Amino acid sequence: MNITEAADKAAKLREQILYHNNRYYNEDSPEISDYDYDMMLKELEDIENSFPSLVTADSPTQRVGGQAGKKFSPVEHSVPMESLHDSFSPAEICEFDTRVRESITEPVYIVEPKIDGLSVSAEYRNGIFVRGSTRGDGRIGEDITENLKTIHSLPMKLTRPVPFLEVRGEVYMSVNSFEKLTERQEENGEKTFKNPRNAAAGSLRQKDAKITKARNLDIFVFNVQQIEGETLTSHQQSLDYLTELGFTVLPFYYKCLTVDDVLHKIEEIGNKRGTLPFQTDGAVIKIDSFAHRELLGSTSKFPKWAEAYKYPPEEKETELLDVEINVGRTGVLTPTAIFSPVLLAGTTVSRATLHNEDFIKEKGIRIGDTVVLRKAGEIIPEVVSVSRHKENSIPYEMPKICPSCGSPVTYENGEAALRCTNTDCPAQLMRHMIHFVSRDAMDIDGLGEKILRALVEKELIASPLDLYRLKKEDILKLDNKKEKSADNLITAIERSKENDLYRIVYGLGIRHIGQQAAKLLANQFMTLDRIAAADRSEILTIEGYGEIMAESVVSYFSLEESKKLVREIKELGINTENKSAPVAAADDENNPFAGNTFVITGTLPTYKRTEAAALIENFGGKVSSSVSKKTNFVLAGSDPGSKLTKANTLGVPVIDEEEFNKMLHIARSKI
Ligand code: 0OX
Repeated sequence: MNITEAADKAAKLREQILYHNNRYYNEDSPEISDYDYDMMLKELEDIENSFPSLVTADSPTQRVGGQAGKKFSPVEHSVPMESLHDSFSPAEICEFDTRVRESITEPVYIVEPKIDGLSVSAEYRNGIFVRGSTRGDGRIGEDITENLKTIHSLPMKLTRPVPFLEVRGEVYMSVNSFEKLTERQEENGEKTFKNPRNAAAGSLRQKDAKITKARNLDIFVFNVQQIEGETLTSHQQSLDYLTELGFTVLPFYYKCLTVDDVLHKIEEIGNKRGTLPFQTDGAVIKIDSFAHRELLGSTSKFPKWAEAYKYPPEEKETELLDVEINVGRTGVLTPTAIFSPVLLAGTTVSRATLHNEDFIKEKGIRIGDTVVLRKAGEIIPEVVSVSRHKENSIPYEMPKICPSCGSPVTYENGEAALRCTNTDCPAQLMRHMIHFVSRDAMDIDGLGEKILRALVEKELIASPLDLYRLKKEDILKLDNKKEKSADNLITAIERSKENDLYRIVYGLGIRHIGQQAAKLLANQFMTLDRIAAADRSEILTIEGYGEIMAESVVSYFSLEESKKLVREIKELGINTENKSAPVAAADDENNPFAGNTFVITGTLPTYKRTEAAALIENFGGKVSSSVSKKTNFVLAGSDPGSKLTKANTLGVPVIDEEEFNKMLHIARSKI
């Protein structure tokens, strides 16, 4: 790889990592496995190691991971909550051991399971729990005292009144609690969590601690961060001491004197995975002696006295019985493998995506083959390879026509995805409508796939917006539809018109634009019209947006059909303005809008006065109609009139749209 190729690849990886970071940390809803995420990060790290000039200050490799959010008040950790460096192979563990032995002749290691949860700190004064916080970025976390109080396994009063103690532990959801929660959520038709770790994260960071309590979280404590009134000299001793004080420490650990023994114990913990009541994503190797830890010290990101070993995902063989083709919202034909059911990492697996034709060809997949399956990070099953071809089997070929409408299928400009060419394909339309009404988009209650199908079959609707043209009589034409439920449906559709802007933006189904990306667009541009008119460079100023996403938004809104759609949306009375105020910025003293009064005068180059006013108010400013000594800024466009004269007389600062945009940029960066 030359430097240009490396720069290209690094930029792509950074964009992907940012996207997946957001799914993981902010939405608690990852799309890829932790292992695949780690591999992506490692690939970026390798590139940056080979080409150090490509390292950027904001590269995800430079962050300790995690980020303090805005929901809770910040807590500065007086002892940093460091993260662990990850190893993925025995060779890397041997390298760690070699590095250790350069400073310490006879190290004693402790190998313990790595709990897949969230690292937290708990502080005690005179033996009483006083404060709890998340790790955040390791320096600043969030105050989750009330939430930690709901965890039964965390003592609120220690067996001894230690003057001051700060411990670190991992909050997790047991496999059992996770299964019960999923069952409850499914029964109530709620969104379920992908795995226990996400469930724990989503439950812990709840403003309403009652929700946390109902989720039944647990904690294993594994470290003394600070202590007064006691001197501890080793990890083993501190675990014993913590147990005496009433904490639940890690359920087991091993003491090792050689790297061979370390590797052996890592394997032993790995073999236990799947049988333990909690999820582990690896093992942690630590130096036992605190004096030795001190000697080894830390890098800017990790302690040099500890290392994580991440297990590769579990693999199983099974038979490929069939390949099913699904036509998606954007017309993509996705092949799905149907297997002979097999138990893998805790659940029975019978289907997995085969992505596209390239994937099938690369792996040489044929119906009847024995394939190796893996459930990376215990989430999504995937085909790793073919271990045996069935006798006389022939390579699987993708269909030449759409299985839904019979239209020809093609590959668009170099894409791996095969698409149906018919924009009116019923399968696409159906997927699009399901997406439009879904909980993350327009969230129309009572409109499931079944009713949508019935409405389409009876030719009552042919597009998502047709839903807003439905009358009660239309719904009564459906089998089994009673007055009351027809009324409810009409009310739910009508109510969705008041949804916040991001919902319709996400509902449009623009390629690469998920719910979070739609929220970013809504917060940046405030109205659907402004989003539709935004150019590439404006969109690229949004943190988290890269070329692919920006390009996708611009090309979507450049289409005549999209322009028509935007017009129709407004004609139908669907809200096209951003309602949610980015509250965090309003009380930030560095936010140029917070507490300031603005007067807007004249014609601004691109904003309507009402739009500029909405932006000011959104960021915590006030808008007044007349200039006085109390006015902090006058935002002036062309033909400003007497207000400008008055501002000049009173010495009130006058800004133009360009300066206003700069202020917006600062305010947004404070959110
Ligand atoms: C775990 C776990 C996490 C202490 C200093 C660096 C990392 N998830 O189970 N972290 C640590 O150690 C910290 N140990 C663990 N067992």
